[in-house]
This record gives sequence, C-alpha cells and structure tokens, in this order.
Amino acid sequence: MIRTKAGRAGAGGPGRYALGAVGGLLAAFAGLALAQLVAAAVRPEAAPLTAVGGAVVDGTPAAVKEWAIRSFGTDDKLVLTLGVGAVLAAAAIAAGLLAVRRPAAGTALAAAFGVLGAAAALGRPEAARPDALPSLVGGCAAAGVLYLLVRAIPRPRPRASGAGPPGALDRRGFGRLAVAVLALSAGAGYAGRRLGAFGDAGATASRAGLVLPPPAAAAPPVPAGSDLRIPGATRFITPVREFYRVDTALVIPRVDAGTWRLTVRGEGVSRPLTLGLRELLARPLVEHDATLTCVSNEVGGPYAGTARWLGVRLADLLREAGVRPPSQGGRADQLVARSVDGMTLGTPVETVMDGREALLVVGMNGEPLPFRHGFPVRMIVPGLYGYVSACKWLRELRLTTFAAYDAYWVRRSWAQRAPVKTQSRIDTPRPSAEVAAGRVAVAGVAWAPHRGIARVEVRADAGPWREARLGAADGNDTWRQWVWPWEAAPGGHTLEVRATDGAGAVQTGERAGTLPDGATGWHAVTVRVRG
Ligand SMILES: Nc1nc2c(c(=O)[nH]1)N[C@H]1C(S)=C(S)[C@@H](COP(=O)(O)O)O[C@H]1N2
Ligand SMILES: [Mo]
Repeated sequence: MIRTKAGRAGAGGPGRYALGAVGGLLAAFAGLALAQLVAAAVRPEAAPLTAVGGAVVDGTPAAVKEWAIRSFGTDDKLVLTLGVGAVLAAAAIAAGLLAVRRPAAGTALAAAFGVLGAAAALGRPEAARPDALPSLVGGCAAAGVLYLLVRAIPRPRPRASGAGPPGALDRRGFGRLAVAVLALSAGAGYAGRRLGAFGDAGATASRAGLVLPPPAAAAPPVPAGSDLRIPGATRFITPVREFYRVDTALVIPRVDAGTWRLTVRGEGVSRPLTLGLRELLARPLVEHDATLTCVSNEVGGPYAGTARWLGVRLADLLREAGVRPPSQGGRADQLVARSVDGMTLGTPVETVMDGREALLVVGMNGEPLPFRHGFPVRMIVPGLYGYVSACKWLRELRLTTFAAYDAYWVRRSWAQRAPVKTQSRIDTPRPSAEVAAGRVAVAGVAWAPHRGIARVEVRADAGPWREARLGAADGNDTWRQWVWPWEAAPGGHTLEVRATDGAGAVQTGERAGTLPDGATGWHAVTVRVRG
C-alpha cells in the first residue's frame, strides 16, 4: 500500500525527473562521443573537453595556475579534465530536468553547450574554423537525443482512464531508447579513438624510423665523478622517462617528422628559411649536456632535469638567415618561437647568439625526442628558464622586438626575460625523514646554468655554514651534485643548503615566489634523528 502510494507520487514528479536527469547525462555522453569521432577527423585538440580545458588553461590567472601546479603537480591536467567533466555533467542533469517540463528549453540548453564548446575551440591559439565542428555536431546530437529521450518519458495516465494500474509509469520505451543511445555512443566513441590512433600512425612511424646521425661535435663522456652515487640522491643525467614535463598541451601534439617544416622569418631576416627535418639533420650536429628547469619550480621543487641534448646550433641558422645580434647592429632583440599548438616563447637574440650552445634539439640522451618532450624539434638555451627558451614541437622562429611583442606567458604576468636563478636542493635525507644518529650523508644538486656552480654549503640548525664536497663539473651548463657528511645527534634538526655560482655570487636566502621570474630562498629540510 505504502509502496503504491510512493510509486504514484513518483509517477507524477520525481520518477519523471529522475528519467530526465538520466536523459540529460545520456545526451551529454552521446554528444561527447560523436564530437570525439568528428575531432578525430578534424584535430584531436578540438574535442569539446580538450578545447574547454585548453581555454581554461589559457584564461587562468598566473597565481591560480601556480596553485594548481603546486597542489596537483603533473596531475594538474587530469584534475582539470575531471573538473570540466564534472561541470558538464551537472549542466547535463540541469538540461535533462528542464527538458521534462519544457522540452524546447532543455534541448536548447544542450545545444547551447555545443556552441560554448565551439567558442572555446575557436578561441584557442592556432584555431581554424573546422575546430568548431566537433562541438557543434556534439551539441546538435545531444539536443536531438535529449529531445527523443524526454518524449519517451511516459506521462502518468489519469486515474480513471485506460488499462493498467492507475498512475503507473511504463518505462520500457525510455529504457530501450536509452540502451540504444548508450550503445551507439559507445560505438562512436570507440570509432573516434581508433580513427585518432590511425591519424597518429604517420607520426609514430616517423619517430620509430628516425635514425639520428652521429654528432659532428660529440660531447666528451660525462666525467666519472659527476655522479657521486649517493643512495637517495638525484642522478646526474636524468633518464628520459623521469624527466619532468611542463606544458599547456592537454593532448600531446604528435607531429609527423616527414611533413614537419620550420620557418625562420621576421625583422632583420634577409634570407627567410624553410627547412624540413632531413635538411636540419644534414647540418653539423652538436651534442651538449645542459640542465633545464621551470620558472614554476619552487625552492626544493622537482621541475629540473639534466640531459645530453643533440641538435643544430641555433646561432648558425640565424646567421645564415642574415640575423645579427643587437650588439652588432641587429634590429630584432627577441626571437619568438612558435609551436604547432600555438604556444609562443620569447628569447633574447643576444643570448642565443652569444656563443653558448643554444640548440634546435632533435635528440635527448641518445634517442629521438619523445613526443612529450617536443618531437621532432625543440629549442634548448642553457641558462634560461624553459618558458623563455625551450619551445617544444617547434614550427616557426620569428624575429621581432620585446617592445613589439609579448609571448604567451608574458601576457600572463611572467617576466619577459628570465635567466635561471641559482638554486640548490637537498635530496637526501627527505623532508620529515627519520635517520639513525651518527654520520649521515646529506646530498643533493645545485644549479646555476651557464654560470656554473663553484661552491655548495650546508648548515644544521642555523649553525655555521660547512662546505660540501662537489661532484665533478660537466661544463657550466649542468647542475652539480654535492654531499656533506653530517654528524647527526639525536633530536629534531633543520638542514639548509646554499650555492655559490661560477661568478662568485652567493645564492640569496631571501624568499620569493615563482612569479614573475623564478623563486629564491634556501631549501630547508627538517629531519628526526633517533637516539
Ligand atoms: N609548445 C610548448 N613548449 C613548451 C611549453 C609549452 O607549454 N608548450 N612549456 C615550456 C616550459 S614552461 C618548460 S619549463 C619546458 C619544459 O620542457 P619539458 O616538458 O621537456 O621538461 O618546456 C617549454 N616549452
Ligand atoms: Mo616552465
């Protein structure tokens, strides 16, 4: 009896609304799946969740982005996609509920989300008109599916009329339609993925088939003493798989090396260049060890790595194009690198041409660049933070001035010029570690790329600074390992480290955040020593 009552109450209200909510979610799923299929044909970045996520990345204030990187690390992209998905799910439920009462309004809301996705896709750098298609098609599909589903929601029959129990809801029609929508959407989504993989096949094959020529100027072997092999310390050369990744790409660009082209043009370029990978690889290749680090790296943070890079000297290429550095009368003081996904990074021309090994990189630790690190070609300029030098998936080099043009991060309140600040990090013992009393190897890395590291000092509990033993230097562009034997007495202790660069400048203890041009301060680690 009670059950019947509840059922009848449900028949009129909540039952239909529950179906409406389900319908909204199904409609959104169908729209996304179909959009995925269309995006596979247009451009993977144009898929609605990716486009909206990308727009959020572009529009996020620097401070919020810093917070996200701090809180979620390299998972920031996953968190972002989940967030966009959650908002969309909520909107889908809202559209479904609305559609129960007012089918036209609910359907219109679903379609509006398609338009929103299209706007996001068109607003991305490097967007082309077809990028709007996935979201528009997806929005129409969602609207259509929602309309069909809400029409299939049975209306409660008036008590006295017709057969069957009064007020009962026949959900079979809705159920059958829902299953059909689910199956078709899953099929479309799967086809989209397969098509996407098929589209990437050329790029994957071009990387697998790439044989890097031997360098004309090979780097000497890494000095034996560069890696002190202290358990728990960072390795001197960072394995490719462990190298940090920082970029705005929600979908890693997979560029086909066979069709890749680089253009060099702009102010002061008397001979504009266009070259493919084959022409680039025909030039003398240089091998060089350098440490790359991110301006978003906090004191003690993980966003630094060292690799053996293989590439073409950028200064030679620029000279060939007729470019002169400002100190020799050149008009352009900024080199703007542009990637296939529309990222722009501005580097001082003077720095690139001052004799350091600024490279157009094709190889990393003996293998072609991985897709995530910029295949087929990226830039590396020793001594500069990544965001002002290390363009991945490079496509164009344009010469201009700092006065005339602000690159992507500069428009988001980061500094135009950003040489890497001297930093040192304690890698072992770990923060809050418990160690046995007696001799403890305190070790880590210190970097001041292009200036080099001359000294590292450690102190315990704000006592006198003690000089650490340094690993062998592998040029001035890489970090140096260091170790200090500490006589640890029982209790709680704080260890601090500071470095001195090759010019004799001591790392400042003054704390500064990462914005606008890199964090400063000494890395401190608190540990507990057992008695
Ligand atoms: N195309 C592109 N290149 C890019 C970026 C990006 O977002 N897009 N990020 C830059 C930043 S901020 C850094 S620190 C380095 C990181 O390079 P990695 O991911 O290979 O470590 O790449 C740089 N190059
Ligand atoms: Mo960065």
